[in-house]
Amino acid sequence: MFINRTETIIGNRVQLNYGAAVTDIDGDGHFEIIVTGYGFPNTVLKWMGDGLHDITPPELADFERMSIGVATGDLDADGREEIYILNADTFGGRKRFGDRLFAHNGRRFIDLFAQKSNLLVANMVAGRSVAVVDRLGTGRYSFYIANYGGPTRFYELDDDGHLVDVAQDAGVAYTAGGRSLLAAPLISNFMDIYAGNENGPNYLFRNRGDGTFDEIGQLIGLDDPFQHARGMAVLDGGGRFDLVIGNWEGFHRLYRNHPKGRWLEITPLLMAEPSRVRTVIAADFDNDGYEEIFFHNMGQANRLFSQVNGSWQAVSPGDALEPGGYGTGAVVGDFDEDGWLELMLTHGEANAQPMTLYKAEPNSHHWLRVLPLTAFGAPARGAIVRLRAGERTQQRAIDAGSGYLCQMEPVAHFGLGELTSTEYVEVIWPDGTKLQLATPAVDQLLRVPYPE
Ligand SMILES: [Ca+2]
Ligand SMILES: [Ca+2]
Ligand SMILES: [Ca+2]
Ligand SMILES: [Ca+2]
Repeated sequence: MFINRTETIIGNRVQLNYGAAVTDIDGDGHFEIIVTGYGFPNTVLKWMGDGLHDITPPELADFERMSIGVATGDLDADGREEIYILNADTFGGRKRFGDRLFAHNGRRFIDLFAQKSNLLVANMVAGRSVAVVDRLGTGRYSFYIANYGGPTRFYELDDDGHLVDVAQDAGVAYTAGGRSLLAAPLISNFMDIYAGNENGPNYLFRNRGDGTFDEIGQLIGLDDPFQHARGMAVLDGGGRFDLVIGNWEGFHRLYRNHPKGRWLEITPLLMAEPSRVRTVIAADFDNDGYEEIFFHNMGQANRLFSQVNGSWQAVSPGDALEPGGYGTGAVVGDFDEDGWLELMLTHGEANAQPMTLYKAEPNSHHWLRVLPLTAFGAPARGAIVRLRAGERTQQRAIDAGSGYLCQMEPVAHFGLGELTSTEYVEVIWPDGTKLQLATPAVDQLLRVPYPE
């Protein structure tokens, strides 16, 4: 499936990297990648014609911190995404240095946690993953922090512009071996949160519709208490979302959504086989109209699954096999804006290794990409996008923080195979607002503003 395009990462350092996120860092309407460095600088990569160039602003490089998870979302409703970088300078429990929450003030990035009024709410527990949640559907995002050995943090801005932790009020202030996160409208009509834990049950926080949550993981069969969750992704389950979960050296899971009752485990044997998995990505890399599932493993060959006549098959990842790769993170996005997704892999932890970049072998397929925006003009992470074409409906959730340490591009990417026309695109925002656009042309990026 994949061919190696790593030569297009210009200035690709050999260092310990962890998570990665895709956002418009420089405010020019195109997406960049931010990669966290663990005792090494963070890196911002931008596509500039011939490759991905390192454009890291010095204040984001921050090489003294042990950066791990990263996610972005529009915290302050100015249309630009803020960047949360988790620090984990110890394995679990109390750490030495807090996290960073970078906002752009028009000239440079400033760390909101370094402001005097926010010092007392700093997160001093070693966490892993971050996700953003529009819990009220207003377009103002909160940052949910999966801590390891300390209570969850859930940050947002109050009316005076100060950071506050609403975890207690929202009903999510649990302590666990927090590892991975996924935020999407999984079972309610609002943004729910699925939190994967180590040495204990996973949590499913159902949004009551008022921005507070009930924990119902066990009730609906998603608690999986004896596995140690890592990467997770939502998957188009044919008009609903399925969930794919990679467990560390344990059985991987594929769950079929049941909107009211218990979710059904439907993992094919070939996918369940344990591995040292980190990131899990579901995306249509070859634009045939069906998502692949990619498992990024640490110190083991990576794995790829594709759908053949409705059933999952293990297929060769091609150049992205990386049998000697110490995989820590992975992101997907169309960085060169050619309509085909790139897969960018980060490595580290056990060994310093450079990043790698892959894309599917070229073909003649068509595609359509949809970028829904909030009322403030920022990416509407957590929105649902449906595409009707060729008498079939595909569905995506705009990524709000994906599984382990990472966050994907905020775009619904649809492959169309040989189809050259569509019936409609439908966007459902996290507040339930719906918009249908008739017969959008193929082979374009469609920006969809929030309806007036
Ligand atoms: Ca940009
Ligand atoms: Ca903002
Ligand atoms: Ca595909
Ligand atoms: Ca591309």
